[in-house]
Order: sequence, then C-alpha cells, then structure tokens
Amino acid sequence: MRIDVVSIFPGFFDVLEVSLLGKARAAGILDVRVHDLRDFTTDRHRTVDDTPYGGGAGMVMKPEPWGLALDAIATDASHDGGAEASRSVFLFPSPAGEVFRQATARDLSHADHLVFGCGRYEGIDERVFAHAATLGDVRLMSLGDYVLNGGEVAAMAMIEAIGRLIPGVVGNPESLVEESHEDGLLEYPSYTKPSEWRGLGVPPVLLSGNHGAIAAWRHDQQVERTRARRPDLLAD
Ligand code: 6GU
Repeated sequence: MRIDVVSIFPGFFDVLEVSLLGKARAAGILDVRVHDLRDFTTDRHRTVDDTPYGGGAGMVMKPEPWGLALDAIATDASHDGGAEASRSVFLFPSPAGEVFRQATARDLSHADHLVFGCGRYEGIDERVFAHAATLGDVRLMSLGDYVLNGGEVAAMAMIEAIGRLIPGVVGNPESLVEESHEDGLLEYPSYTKPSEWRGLGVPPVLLSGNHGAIAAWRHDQQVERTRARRPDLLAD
C-alpha cells in the first residue's frame, strides 16, 4: 500500500520510522511519503491560510496549495501503479467527519493508495474536497467527539490502525483476531505469571486447562465489560 500525507508539520510523521510500521516501511510493504503543504505554495511567504469569507474567528486553509499538492500526488501515484491502478482514497481528518472505527480501518486496509490531507486552523476551504472528489474517493474522518488542533495526530492514529491490518505488518496474524472491536465487543482481561502478585490472584478457570470453560469465561467477560463500559456497542 502507498500512503501519502500532506501537512504543514511533516516532522510530526517522523515517528513512522520506528516500531512496527517502520519495519513494514523498510520491508517495502508500506510506502509512506510525507509532503510539506508549503512546498506547493507560489508566494514568497509560503502562505497556506487566510481569513474566512463571511467573517468569524480563526483562519481557513487556502485552496490553491491543496489543489497543487493533491494533483501532484494523484498523478504521481497513477504513474506508479500503471494502467490497473485503482482510485486513490483521500482522507481528511476532521472533527466534522464520519467516525473512524475498526470496520473503517479494515475497509481502508484493502486500498492501494491513501492520501491523508491534514488541516490546521479552522479547516480547509470546502472546495478542496470537491476537487479531490474529481481525483478519487473522498472521506472526512473523525476519531471521536472531541477537538484536536489539527489532523496530524488523528492521521497518525488512522495510519497505525490501518497499517497493522495489512498482511505482513503484524508478525502473528492471530493476534489481530481476538482484539477489542473485531467482533463488536471489548477484549477480555489478560493475565500472565506469577499466579499470585501483591495478594492478587488469577481467575482459577485460566489455570484449569479446560479450554472450553476458558473460552466461555472469556466471552462472558467480553459481554460484561462491554455492558459496563460501552453499552452503546451492544445497542448497535
Ligand atoms: Cl480527525 N481532527 C481534529 N482536528 N480533531 C478531531 C479529530 C480529527 N477527531 C476528533 N477530533
């Protein structure tokens, strides 16, 4: 998979070099390219924002640098992929977007090319999304009901959630199966040695060797935890 990221803070993405995703990059499974939006400005001051039409607080990101950046990335990737290249998916992190879930990550992990457009300030001129829709699929994505200063941290979270689902990125694929949210429930509690620690024991069923009983207990724990912490998931 190829992932392009456009941001005025490309340094945010230096951490992609380390950890699981860094290894996937080095192994050629993931091709991540980070672009500085200011490289697509044409004025001496490298301006990326301006005051909003209609008034109001804050600044809006100007459409021109975004248009040049998205054009360059879409064209470059279509050459990369040859004739059978599929459409790019443009993802704009935004608290006004649809909520990004495990199912979203799973869906996007099958794409050939993702482009993350990271906005700052009060947002990006709306016409940028209309233009991006002429180049590929466009989705505005929110991590949840709170506000971050910009899309960079949200894009990092989404890149990790999507990237780890690509075959070969996580060493043991079985570790992906029994995770929170994969089956609509929260994960069951885990214990390791020692069996007694600071006066706290381990649920005896886990020491019983009875695999049927262990599976049943774990499922009960999943349902109980989900009811207590995330009743909204059971309603779904
Ligand atoms: Cl994706 N972006 C920003 N700026 N704030 C957020 C968010 C995204 N998701 C939750 N809050």
